[in-house]
Amino acid sequence: MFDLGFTCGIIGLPNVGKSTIFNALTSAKAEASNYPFCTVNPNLGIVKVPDERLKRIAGIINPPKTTPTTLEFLDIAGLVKGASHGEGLGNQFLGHIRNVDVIAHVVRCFDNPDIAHVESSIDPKRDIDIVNTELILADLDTIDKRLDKTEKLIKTGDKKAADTLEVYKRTKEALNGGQPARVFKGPKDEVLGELNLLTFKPLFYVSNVDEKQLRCGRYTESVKEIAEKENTEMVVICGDIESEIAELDEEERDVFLHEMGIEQTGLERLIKVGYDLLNLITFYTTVGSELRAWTIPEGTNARSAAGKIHSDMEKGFIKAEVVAYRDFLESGSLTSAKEKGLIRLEGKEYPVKDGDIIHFRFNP
Ligand SMILES: Nc1nc2c(ncn2[C@@H]2O[C@H](COP(=O)(O)OP(=O)(O)OP(=O)(O)O)[C@@H](O)[C@H]2O)c(=O)[nH]1
Ligand SMILES: [Mg+2]
Repeated sequence: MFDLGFTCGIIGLPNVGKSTIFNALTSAKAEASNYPFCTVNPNLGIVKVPDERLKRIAGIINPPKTTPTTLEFLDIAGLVKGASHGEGLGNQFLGHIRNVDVIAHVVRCFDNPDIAHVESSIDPKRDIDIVNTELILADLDTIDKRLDKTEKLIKTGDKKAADTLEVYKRTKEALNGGQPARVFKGPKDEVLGELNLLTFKPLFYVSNVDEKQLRCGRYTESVKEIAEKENTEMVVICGDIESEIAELDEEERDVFLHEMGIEQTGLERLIKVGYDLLNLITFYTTVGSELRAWTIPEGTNARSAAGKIHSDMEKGFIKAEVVAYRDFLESGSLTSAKEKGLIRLEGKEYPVKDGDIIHFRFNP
């Protein structure tokens, strides 16, 4: 009946531009000022996910209303060394990260002697290490507590506990070696997923640059190296410019971007990368006057997908009429897709594919 939102948490050292980026993203007015810890209360904002396919479908069927899917952003207070042991806003900070689905790690890549840096110099690699180390330390705490519990379970003869213990031990070893739990993404997902470790969440880097760095990129290079090593993404953004762009109305913005020769704003890239890392898929519905995009985890079946829209549609599910995005595009209209036999009738177990355009038949 309602959309269960996914959240991207914005983290990083104090004064690196998190709130500036958050404000530009949401045009909400979180307080951005040259003062470490100005974001004491986390701020939540909802943004539209840029969607090329949605635009193209809309271009063909011209619906009166188009509704994109959304992603929530949480602006989290700056973290400092020792946060995992309660320094700064330590526990509060880590608690907020625990609730997000994906992490945008903002790294300061702009020189500006007027704006204080907690470590007194610009050094992206050092900054990233500080933040990641705190997350790893917090996870080690979690693992240690669980290890104790699991060892007790083994003594009571719990066979499954032995396997779990093995996974925990290996994860602990990796964390001790400075690696995030994320390196175990894959077969052990369930065991580790249940622990809700901070370093198990998908993370990408955001290099916050000034205009000088946009051209030369000495700082961003070192962030990029780290991102590549960790097999993740990096987005370069100029917080200051993005907040100016965010103030423009849509038409002015398009003209401005066109003149600058930019297709997509840094913010749009940031949202897209965050959304993509969640490993979700999008399907589309055209009901009445509204074309709408919906987000579901990969592998969701047609019946549950219908439930995303309304619980009655899930309960009374009969069939799903499905056309693949490509087929729709090539046909040029739903009518023509139907004539060509490209609209399939699928049952409740059909795993919805990314890009499917679906009409659900149900008993109201
Ligand atoms: N030159 C320059 N200054 C920036 C940029 N982004 C942010 N700033 C400035 O840096 C200062 C801190 O920005 P905030 O966005 O409040 O930083 P924050 O990371 O949210 O800080 P905390 O909430 O205290 O952890 C402000 O004075 C911003 O104007 C940028 O891209 N370039
Ligand atoms: Mg802030």
